[in-house]
Amino acid sequence: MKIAIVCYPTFGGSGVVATELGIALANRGHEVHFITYKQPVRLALLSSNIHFHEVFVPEYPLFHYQPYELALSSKLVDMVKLHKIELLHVHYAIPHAYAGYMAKKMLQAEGIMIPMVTTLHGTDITLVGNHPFYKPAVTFSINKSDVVTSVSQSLKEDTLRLFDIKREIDVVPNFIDISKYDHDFTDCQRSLMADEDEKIITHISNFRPVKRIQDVVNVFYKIQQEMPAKLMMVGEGPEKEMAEMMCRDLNIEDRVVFFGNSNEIDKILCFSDLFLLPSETESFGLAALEAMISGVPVISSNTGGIPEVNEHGFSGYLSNVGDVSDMANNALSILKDEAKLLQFKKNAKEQAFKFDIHKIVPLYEMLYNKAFEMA
Ligand code: GMT
Repeated sequence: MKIAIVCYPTFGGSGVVATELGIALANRGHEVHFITYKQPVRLALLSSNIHFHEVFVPEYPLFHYQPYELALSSKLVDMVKLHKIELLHVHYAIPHAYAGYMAKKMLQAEGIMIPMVTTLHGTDITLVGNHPFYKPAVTFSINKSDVVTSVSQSLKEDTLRLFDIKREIDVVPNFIDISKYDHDFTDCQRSLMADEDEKIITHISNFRPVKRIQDVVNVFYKIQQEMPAKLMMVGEGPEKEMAEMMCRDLNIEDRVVFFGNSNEIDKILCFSDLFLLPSETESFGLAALEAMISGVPVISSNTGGIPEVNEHGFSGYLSNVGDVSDMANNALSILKDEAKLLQFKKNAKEQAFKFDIHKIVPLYEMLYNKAFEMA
């Protein structure tokens, strides 16, 4: 099948899922065309069946805002015709589903029928899309998609609660390529980061307010009061500076490493003992899954789709949003007991196996076939 994938090419989870999906589809013999404004960060190699087409938005002084949707829908039309693309898979409702629908209608006017699959990832529904400024366009684009998927049951329920949806929504969870995380705990140069008696706690995100970065620092503060520990903060975003200042004020700056965005997530996770994800809301929590497949138990909030990923008392622990004390106590209960830590590390990996790429990608292929019937 010839598939166009539209996504955000940045470090966010939706872009990562879209990119990994495209690569997996190409490995399964499909021809995949990524259409976006920049080459996706996790797309290292282009090949005979993985292509990238850049959407260019020319600057024009008349436009106060440069019309990306317009450029994207025109690019989609051109690429579909040029490469005989058979299906559009758009990730994130705004503005991708909207632009995809316009492209579909323009193609239809030329006698070309193409189905569109829309995958909802979370903030397009729970934070941004629900805003009155966007809601009519998001509702319309979802209802006009031939197949709609959401990355968790919780996100499906949120979508049905917040929007007037006439379409069935199929849940297809985030997934993980197990083979990429097949490391031995002895090979990750842990000693460069911490002393032997120190435990390593890690947080990875885009440092947006929804991630509750203050809670990450406060949980770590409580942990390091009880035992030697280091905190690895990976990612860039609006709350990073505040977190750095907080660490200075709390006098723990020598125990916290800020990495910025990193392409070596697997290496960092390889030497981590615990992962913190105290988000306000999280449709799935791909970062937690990436931690778990590296054998890192997760201390998280119990919001959104996280309970579908992190099993309380097995792969980690869940607490109410903002309950920093409970999170710290749960963390300490694992970190202070070597046998329990080892067991939770094993469990985390076992739990992550449920989201093996080889189980999930065929679900998308099935839904592509359904989209052809619907279109
Ligand atoms: O929050 C992020 O890290 C980025 C965000 C995005 O829009 O790319 O991630 C969302 O999609 C991911 C992939 O489906 C999910 O795993 C994340 O849970 C989700 N983020 C939120 O719901 C806050």
